[in-house]
Amino acid sequence: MSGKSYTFSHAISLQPAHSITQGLRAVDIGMPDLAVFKQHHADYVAALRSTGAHVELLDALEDYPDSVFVEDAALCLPEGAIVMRPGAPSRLGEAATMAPTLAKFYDDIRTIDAPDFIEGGDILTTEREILVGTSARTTSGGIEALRRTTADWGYTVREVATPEGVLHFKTDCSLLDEDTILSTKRLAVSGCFEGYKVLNTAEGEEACANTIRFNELVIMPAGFPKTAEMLDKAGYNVREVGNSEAAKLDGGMSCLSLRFSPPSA
Ligand code: CIR
Repeated sequence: MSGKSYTFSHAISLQPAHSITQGLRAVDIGMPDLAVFKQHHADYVAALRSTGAHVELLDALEDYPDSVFVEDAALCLPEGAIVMRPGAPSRLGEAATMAPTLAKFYDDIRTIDAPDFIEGGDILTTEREILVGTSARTTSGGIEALRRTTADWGYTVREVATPEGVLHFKTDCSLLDEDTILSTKRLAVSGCFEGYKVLNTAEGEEACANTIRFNELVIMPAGFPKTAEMLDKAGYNVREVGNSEAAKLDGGMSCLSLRFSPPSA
């Protein structure tokens, strides 16, 4: 297996806090149940670990209800890590808390500074480029700041658009391998994946587009049988994990971890 964009020796996850009941959500579809969330989270971490990766599991941060969605706070690349600047005011302070953990793995830690905003959920790193969707959380200025920040590491950053009303760019897509993207139709029709092979989520199963390729596994939320079967038939090793509670807060598989291979690994 090759593919630096989906082969990882490490991940960081953060336990759900009691305060998840105050987590942000676009539509109220019920209160997340902490006990169920914790079980799903444990299953998710076990799936990551089953590939042989080291998962650094951080304690819950009660002051930040959405901190379990750790992906939004940083971007980890093989060359270094970048602390994001979340566009959600309640999550702004959350990113800085990640710096000491990142320092365990990286010497080169950079930051996105005011006045720009960018959240990890809007960033899809593929084998050839970094795609970033503008959204209610990520501004063109934030994307430009990421471009400047990663230029000396040799990255191409491409600005694309998150569909209207969709939280993050990756709410609607995931990387499956070097050339293949799983995407909702509403995002794929924008043409942003030209040059890639695109597999669409099944009709009515758009909520499983936020899936992750992690080493040999494609980890997807449970309950989307048509898309799971399509991926299985396409040759992917699918692992389903419960996501009902995170979904109440607009969270999915990518949000729950930072995935990376630090320079020293
Ligand atoms: C939020 O609105 O920020 C959280 N409730 C959900 C964040 C999901 N994160 C992600 O898609 N990367």
